[in-house]
Amino acid sequence: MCFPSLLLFLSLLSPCFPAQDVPAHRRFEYKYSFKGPHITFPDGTIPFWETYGDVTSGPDEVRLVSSLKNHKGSMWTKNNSSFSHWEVEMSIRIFGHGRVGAEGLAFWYTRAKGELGTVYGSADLWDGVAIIFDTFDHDSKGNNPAIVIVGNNGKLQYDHLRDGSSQSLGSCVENFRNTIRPFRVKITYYKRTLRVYVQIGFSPGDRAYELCAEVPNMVIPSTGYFGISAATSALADDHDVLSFMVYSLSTTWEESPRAQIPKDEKERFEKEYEEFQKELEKNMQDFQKKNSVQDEDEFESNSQRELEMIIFGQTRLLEEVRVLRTRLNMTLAEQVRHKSILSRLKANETTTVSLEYVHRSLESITNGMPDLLSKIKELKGDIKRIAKDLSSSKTPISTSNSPSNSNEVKEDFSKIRKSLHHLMKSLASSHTTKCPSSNTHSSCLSSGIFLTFLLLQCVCTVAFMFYR
Ligand SMILES: [Ca+2]
Ligand SMILES: [Ca+2]
Repeated sequence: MCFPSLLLFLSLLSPCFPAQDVPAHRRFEYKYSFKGPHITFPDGTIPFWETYGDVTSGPDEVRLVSSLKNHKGSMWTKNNSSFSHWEVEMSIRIFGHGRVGAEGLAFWYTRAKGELGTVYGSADLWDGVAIIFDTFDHDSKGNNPAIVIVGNNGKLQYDHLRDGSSQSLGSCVENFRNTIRPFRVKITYYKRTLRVYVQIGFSPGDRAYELCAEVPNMVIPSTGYFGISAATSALADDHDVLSFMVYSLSTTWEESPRAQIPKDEKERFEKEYEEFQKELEKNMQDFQKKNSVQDEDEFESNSQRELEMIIFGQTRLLEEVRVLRTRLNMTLAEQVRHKSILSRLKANETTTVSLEYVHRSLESITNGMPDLLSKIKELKGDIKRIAKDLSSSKTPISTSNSPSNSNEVKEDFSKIRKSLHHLMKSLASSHTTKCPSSNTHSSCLSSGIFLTFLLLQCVCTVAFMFYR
């Protein structure tokens, strides 16, 4: 009885798209999703969702039905979807102490909310698609637990006794009851192809999905409600949903919900844009009226602009030249300072040399002093002796008295001259260095000059004594 309606449901009016097509855009739809922690509000309600029947919810999970016999519950999105392609990732957990399952859980995408009913807690005769997680083997074929895809156009009654096998569009046998970890499912409807994937990895890091069933060329309502339901029979299982994440899929950006603006908002934006354009045009006209006379003067021509650029460039060059000049002056000042430092250093060296020279001269004078004293003593002795001879003669000194006296005097003078000449020679030999030509030490006096003056003084003294 189901086949004609089912074939009608599976419309083949449109061409088939490649199954390998990958959606260009995928967007998370928070208004159709929930996930722990903090699934519920403080009042126990779930944001954007409505619950029916025996549903209880906690912070980390929603329990559609608990381990009680003949219970049922469901939850549905408050809003119907506004996208025609979607993807749902769901994490469920069905747990019971019995060897076989109680009944099962169902995923729904229908034109209207199923609320409560006889098909796994939801209403029969649905218009849309159901993916049933059947845990009880009604037809005793040993093919449960099983995942079964069932389509309906709102006219078919679900065949419980045969586990919906006569209405199945696709199915796979999978042990999702009493699993160690929550069982993860991904359902994709894209380009009229419905696919169901399951995650059967045994390790926590294994997140790969495997295809369970695929239904091509499937037509479902363009907009609908997402729902989940569960039921127990004479047996009891816990049926929990830990997460339900919905994503909208689109082929191009234009089809993406992001690019689609609601009609009322679009009209409002267009109206605001027109008003803004009018106001802008009015302001421009007012401005032109107020500044029409000054416009020609205010806007510069190309030649003025070029001239300003040239002046600007020359100003920059001038600034550079000034900076270079300043640096050059600084360099010259530094050079002068270095030169003065060098001159002072040189003067210090000369002073040092002059001091050394004076020191050496004093030493030579000191060394020559004994010899000089002995010469002076000899000279003094000669002078005394001459004076004694003159006093012992008791005759007036006259050039005309006696030639013998005159001759003696001449001989004495000759001795004195020889002594002086010898003394001068000895002094010259004892000190041959000259005073430095530098004018930096004005107190330097040659010892030769000093002795010459001393000898001249002695000669004058002797001459004075001789003529007295
Ligand atoms: Ca069953
Ligand atoms: Ca079965």
